Amino acid sequence: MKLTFRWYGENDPVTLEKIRQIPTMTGIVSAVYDVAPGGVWSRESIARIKELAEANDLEFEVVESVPVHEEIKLGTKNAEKLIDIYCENVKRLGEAGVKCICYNFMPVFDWLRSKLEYKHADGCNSLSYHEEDLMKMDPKKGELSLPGWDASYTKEQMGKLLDDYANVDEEKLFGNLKIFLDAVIPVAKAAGVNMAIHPDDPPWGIFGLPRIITGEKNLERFLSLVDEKENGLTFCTGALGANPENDMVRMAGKFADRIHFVHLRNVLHLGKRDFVEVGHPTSCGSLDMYGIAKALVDGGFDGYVRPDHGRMIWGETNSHYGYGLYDRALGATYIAGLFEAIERSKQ
Ligand code: DNO
Repeated sequence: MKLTFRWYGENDPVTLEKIRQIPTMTGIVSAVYDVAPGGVWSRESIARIKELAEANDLEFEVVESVPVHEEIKLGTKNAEKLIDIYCENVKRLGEAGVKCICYNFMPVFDWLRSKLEYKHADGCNSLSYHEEDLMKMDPKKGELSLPGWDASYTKEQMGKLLDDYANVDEEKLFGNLKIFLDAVIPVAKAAGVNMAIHPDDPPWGIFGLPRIITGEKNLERFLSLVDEKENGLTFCTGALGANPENDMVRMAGKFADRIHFVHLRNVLHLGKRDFVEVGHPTSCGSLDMYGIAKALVDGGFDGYVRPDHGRMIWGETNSHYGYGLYDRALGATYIAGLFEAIERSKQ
């Protein structure tokens, strides 16, 4: 297991100098942030991230994300050209020593929360999701701006995009994903890169849009679309684990050999479709973090792990919600301890 930490580039207040001081940290997870989805990443920009990381004794082997253009998900006539550009980025990243690319196939929205600062009894705050609040939002009416999106849209663009998806159901989306994978996976294989799809977060349809990377059955189907090691998963425990019906320990074990990247974080279920983000350890939330990590190790997982969204503690603020330093650093040392204990008990 290699412990990694997300870094949002040179404007990130969580600097590389700070990240390198977290015990057992091996590398960063980053991306070229100034190119819109569908653009080519310059070799210089990629090399710059690597240089800055290495100057701080950190590796740059994981990219999150190379975003997939909406027209690829929609399967428009431009899709083929955009997939070629995607392949070019995969090739360039492989040349620069990147070993794993995280991406997602969620229509329009990336991860979604209804509250950015849910107040906890101990005075900290975190992201949370309440289905009832979401039902009250209409993305066609307001210019919603929620955390984590790679693109932001005007009201008009959003309306058009949602209309374009009217004819895309789960089957069509799976079909468009297969077209994408058929082209990208051979390129990734040649470039020495593992592709790792991120599950949909939350793992159910929102605003009438289809979502397909949601649970055990669909993950199995996804992996069989192209049955190659390079067609793998980002096992995001907070995303998949938001659905109480997902048996996370079982899935971790079952898919361990196709999991290349793990986002290890806990959530507390407040209801069927309501949850709040909490500290990483098992006793803080609803997920069995030890059970998940053990199932991964027992199943032969040997990839990258990073702590995921942290709470805002000790007065920290950060415009990247969930991506402050303190709680993620606590999460990192918890993860390091979990894996050390599990791996040593097997020796
Ligand atoms: C949220 C992240 C996601 C993830 C993308 C991958 O914190 O885990 O935004 O980066 O879905 O493409």
